[in-house]
Amino acid sequence: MKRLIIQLWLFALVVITGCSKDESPNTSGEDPQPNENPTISLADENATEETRALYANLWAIQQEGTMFGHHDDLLYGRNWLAEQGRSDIQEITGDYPAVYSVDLAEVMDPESALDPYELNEDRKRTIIEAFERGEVITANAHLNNPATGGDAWDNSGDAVTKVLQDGSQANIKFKRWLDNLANFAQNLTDANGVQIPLLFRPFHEHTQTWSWWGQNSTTEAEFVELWRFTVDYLKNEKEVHNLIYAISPQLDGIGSKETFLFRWPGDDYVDFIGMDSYHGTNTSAFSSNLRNLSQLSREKMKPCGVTETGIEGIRNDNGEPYDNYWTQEILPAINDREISMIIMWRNEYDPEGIGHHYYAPFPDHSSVPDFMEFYESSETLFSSDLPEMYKPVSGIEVN
Ligand code: BMA
Repeated sequence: MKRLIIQLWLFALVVITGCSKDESPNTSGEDPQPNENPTISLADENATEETRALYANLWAIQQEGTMFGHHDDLLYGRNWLAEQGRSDIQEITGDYPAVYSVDLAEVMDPESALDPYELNEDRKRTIIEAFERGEVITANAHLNNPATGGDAWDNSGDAVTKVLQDGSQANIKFKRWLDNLANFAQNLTDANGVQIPLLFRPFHEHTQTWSWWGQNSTTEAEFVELWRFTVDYLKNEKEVHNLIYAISPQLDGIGSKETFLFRWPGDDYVDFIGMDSYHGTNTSAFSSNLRNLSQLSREKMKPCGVTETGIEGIRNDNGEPYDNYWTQEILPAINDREISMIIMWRNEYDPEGIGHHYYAPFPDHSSVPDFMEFYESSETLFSSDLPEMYKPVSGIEVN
């Protein structure tokens, strides 16, 4: 919001001093300025009206601030599991996150058991709830290895090579998973029958080696083909038109703008440039990467965001609680940057408090006072701060 106010002041100044647009130094072939009327393009030329509107809003909101998101926020929290309306963030602030992140691996492959609980019905319910409150939904997928039957972290068996062999067992299995996703997305509707748009983030952290789609398990050409095959199959064969496609390389240490383009599937196949960042307390790397990310976003005219981040247990390097993490580590890095969202990783359901697998605060956590300051900052956007994300933005055309 702060930036919008500054822009309005600058605009008022221009009007008062009688400087016409033609005299403005920004119209002489420099980078397009944020307040010019841009045209942005989706990979899916037949995307639904609400999907296009969401895309325009993801672009526009970068000027306003950064939406706060939390993975699995509406599905479970530190002390509760699948209870309608609950959210660790809401129980602290009275407001829900602006972005709800979910994992659709079990929807795509119901035989895989990532969770110890059956949560697919609750995934659907919570996505609808989030949409009805006007929040943004993003989905990644820790899909099992389609060649070996191992989990997403099983990077053996040349899975991508096999998926790309038309008619192979892995190919048939992978297409079945995409069919399940298509069926889920097409039937994901609100009370008025409107299909809910999803920011789909497949094959995340492909810069890393842990997954079967990771950098040691595929070639660049194979990764690009896998990505394109997935997009083409969903939009052309299955006629799914409520997906926005997000790529999300992982950058923990300092990178360059080019790092984001690692195994880039092509401008026509990527809508949103994400970044997963487990940089711990390396704030300067985080901050520098965000500067590069927002510059790349402007160059490519594609919205961007931090699709996963956080420190497990919100602790310092010495293991002590890091209670001002929110205002010290996160806020300065997003301040005045054009980054649409920042998503914290999940708070594992752990009612006995045995482990530390949580990345966002929950009631009575020692970082709550600092988180409230972060919440109240004009830079951060939560559910109640959002404009109508599924209504077109005047002046922004989506192709
Ligand atoms: C990891 C951990 C795991 C989880 C997986 C997929 O980072 O949170 O516990 O199973 O992501 O959500």
